[in-house]
This record gives sequence, structure tokens and C-alpha cells, in this order.
Amino acid sequence: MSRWFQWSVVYGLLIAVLPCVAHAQEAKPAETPEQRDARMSWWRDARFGMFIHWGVYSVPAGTYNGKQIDGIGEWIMHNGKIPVSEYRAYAKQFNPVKYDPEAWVKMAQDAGMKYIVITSKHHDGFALFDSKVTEWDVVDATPYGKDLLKPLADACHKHGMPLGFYYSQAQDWNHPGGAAAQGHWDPAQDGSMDEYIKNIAVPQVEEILSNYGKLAILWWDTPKDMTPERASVLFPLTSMQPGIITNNRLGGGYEGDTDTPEQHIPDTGIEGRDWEVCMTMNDTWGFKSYDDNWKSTETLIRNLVDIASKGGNYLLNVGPTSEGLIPDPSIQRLKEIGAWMKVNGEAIYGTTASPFTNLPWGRCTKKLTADGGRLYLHVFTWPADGKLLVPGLKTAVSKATLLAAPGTTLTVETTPQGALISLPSAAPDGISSTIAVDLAGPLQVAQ
Ligand code: H79
Repeated sequence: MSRWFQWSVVYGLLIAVLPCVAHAQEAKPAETPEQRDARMSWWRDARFGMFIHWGVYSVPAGTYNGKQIDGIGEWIMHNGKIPVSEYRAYAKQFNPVKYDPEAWVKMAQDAGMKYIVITSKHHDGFALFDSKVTEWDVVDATPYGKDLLKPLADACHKHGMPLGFYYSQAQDWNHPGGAAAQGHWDPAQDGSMDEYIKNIAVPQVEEILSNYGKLAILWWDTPKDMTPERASVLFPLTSMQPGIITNNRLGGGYEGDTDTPEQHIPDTGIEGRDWEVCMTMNDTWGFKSYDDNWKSTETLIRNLVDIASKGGNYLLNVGPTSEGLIPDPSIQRLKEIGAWMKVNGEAIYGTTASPFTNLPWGRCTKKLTADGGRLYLHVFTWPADGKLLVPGLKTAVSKATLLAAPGTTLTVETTPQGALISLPSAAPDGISSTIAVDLAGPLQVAQ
């Protein structure tokens, strides 16, 4: 290979790679791994949050012109191809007089949730806040006429609940130039996306980052048609909130801080990334009057445990009605999860992923120290013979207890297959019972 050719390859690569590097650095001042760990620390400990999808779509609640529209409720305008003027009329019935943000914060807290993320503006472009750059917001377009985010932010700050805003930066079906997943269906939507970004998205992101005190998270969504140029005018705004966490959905090559599997739990953790599964309790994010396909409390708790055992967070959704009420089936489930978390929360918060590849009876989380630490065994299937094998655990166990019965000590035998724990005949919790295992030395597992 000639020297010139070698260098031309090197230069070619540099030219290909440099713009990305420069781009990333320009977008965010360099942060050391230690600084990043410090910034992410509360979020990694939290493990469980509440997602709130609320907007004008809660008025049609899944039905347009007497027809039930397929799909997720907040997509009704898109899926029903509802013209802009017709959709805007729904806002006249959006009057959440029963809204009690402090009760919502308390509900989240009692469920064991450690942060809240609410839709400040979804794909329908409707702002739940007082936006100066549009009339398509709760203050100007509804009989309610008051900013919805302000009292929630106040309640969150009062109760020490970190608050995040979801903002649909690319899709906007009500402002000219905003993107739509499958293209516009009303000429009123046509326009320049660059103008939309400049005149709506940028000032609105400035508004939500400026007017509500400390914000913990900015949650972008669906980077449809987001070029690096469009994203590059939005990303730098996040520096208005020091320490804010952003997700991977801005587009334009920005990775953000977190990966965001939606409606599914990955088979394993995501190497080298923080991640958060967002999920609905039924089959819709925004309220749909006839969606009764609720997941059981058992499924929701086991999902949380499964996700924690893989090192991720669970952002679980509620979709309030146009009156401002969280549906009863959601409230019921949050209460039951809360009761479980009261006993077992120690095995979720601040834990890291399981050191085992496969546990036939359930899941494991851990809190390790240099000279030992604790394993938490989450038993879904209680052994009929009263013996639970922790396969491959080589470290001696100094103590094993049930979180549901802290005074008790369980007998542990060391066997060639691993630690064998003797259990009482009945499971303390039919959904998931936790055994805390104190290690007598550094964790060692034979796989
Ligand atoms: O806010 C919630 C959803 O509305 C949003 N993300 C979560 C957090 C979301 N946006 N897009 N999607 C979820 C998935 C999009 C699916 C689509 Fe389609 C498939 C868009 C176009 C094809 C579903 C089917 C909607 C229209 C047809």
C-alpha cells in the first residue's frame, strides 16, 4: 500500500468521523465519567417512576364520530385523520376541574415511585402550559384556562419529587410544519419544519425549562424528520437546567443519557447505557374510555423486579381523564404496588443487576461492597420442597432473612451447586417474596 493511499484512508476516516465528534462536543461540554455518575446517581437509585399522558385526546377518549378508533388513545387525531379545526374543538370540553396535583404526587409517592414525567406537549401539539407562542394551549383553548404544569411542579417541589417534562419536539399535528408519522392529512398542517422548530419547538422548550423551577428530566419522543441541524438547535437548550437528564429520542445523532425501550422489557440489560422501560397499565397512554385490558398487579410488580434485575428503570404510565381523574383501575394497582414496595422496596432502590444468568424461581438484585454486600432474591415461584438453590453462589453467606419477616433467620447450606436456603412452607407474598442474603466476602459466582 502506498504511503499516500494509507494517509488518504486515514484522512477519509477523519473527515467522516470528525464532524460527529465535534458535534457531540459542541453540544455538551465534556463531562468526566465521575461527573456523569454523580448526575445520574439519583435516577439510578430511583428505579421506578410515574409517566403521565394527559391532553385534549382524553376528551374523545378513543371515539371519533361515534366510531372507536384503533390504536393508542393519544394518537386518535392521527389514526382517525381528524382535521385540525375539528380536533381543536375538543379542547372546549377539556375542563379538568377535579385535577388535584398534590394527590397525584402523593399517589406516586405511596406507590413507591421516585420521579414523575408528564407530557407538556404530545404529538397533537397541545401545550399543558401557558405558552406565549401559540393559542393551542390549556390557557387559551380550554374553559379551564389555567396552566396545568405549574401546580404539579409546585407539588413535586414541595414533596421532594423529581419532575420531568415529556416534549414532542418533532411530531406536531396542529402547528404548520410539524412532522406526522405517516404524513399530513390536513393542508393546515403543511409548512416548513425548520420554521416550526424555530417558532414553536425552540421557544416552547425554553418555556418549559425556564418557568417551572428545577427540572429533573427532559423526555423527547419520536425523532421523525429530525436532522442533526434541527436537533442541534434544541439540544443546547438543556443546559438551561444543570444536571437535567435527557433520553435518546431527540434524533439527529444525539444519544442522550438513557435508552428507552417502549412497551417491552429487554432480555438483558443494555451494555454501557442507562435505560428505562416505559409501559402502559392497559393498552393506551392517553385515556381511552373503553380500554379495559389492564395488566394485573402481579405482572406490574414482576415487571418492576425483572427490570431492576437487569439494571433498568420502570416508568409506568397513567392516563387521566379530561376531568382530571386518574382511572380507578390505575389507582388500585398503584396502591397494591405501594403495599409491596413498603416491604420489598429495599430490594429495588439503589440496587444493581443480577449476577446470575438464569434463576428458575425468580430474579436477583444486589447491593455490593468491596468486602461483601447483599443479594436480594426475588422468589416468584416458591419451592414446594422448601429448598431454594442459589445456583453457583460461591461466597459464604453470613445471614439470610425474609424482608417480610425481618426477625427470622433462614438456614443456609453450602453445596457444590451453590447455596441452599431452607424456607418456610408458605410464601409471604404470592407475587414476589424477597430473601436478603448477606455475603461474608466479595461476591463470587460460578457460571
Ligand atoms: O407517548 C407515547 C406514545 O404516544 C409515543 N411514545 C410513548 C411514550 C409513541 N409514538 N410513537 N409510538 C409511540 C409508536 C408509533 C407507532 C407507529 Fe403508527 C406505527 C406510528 C406509525 C406507525 C400506530 C400505528 C400509530 C399509527 C399507526
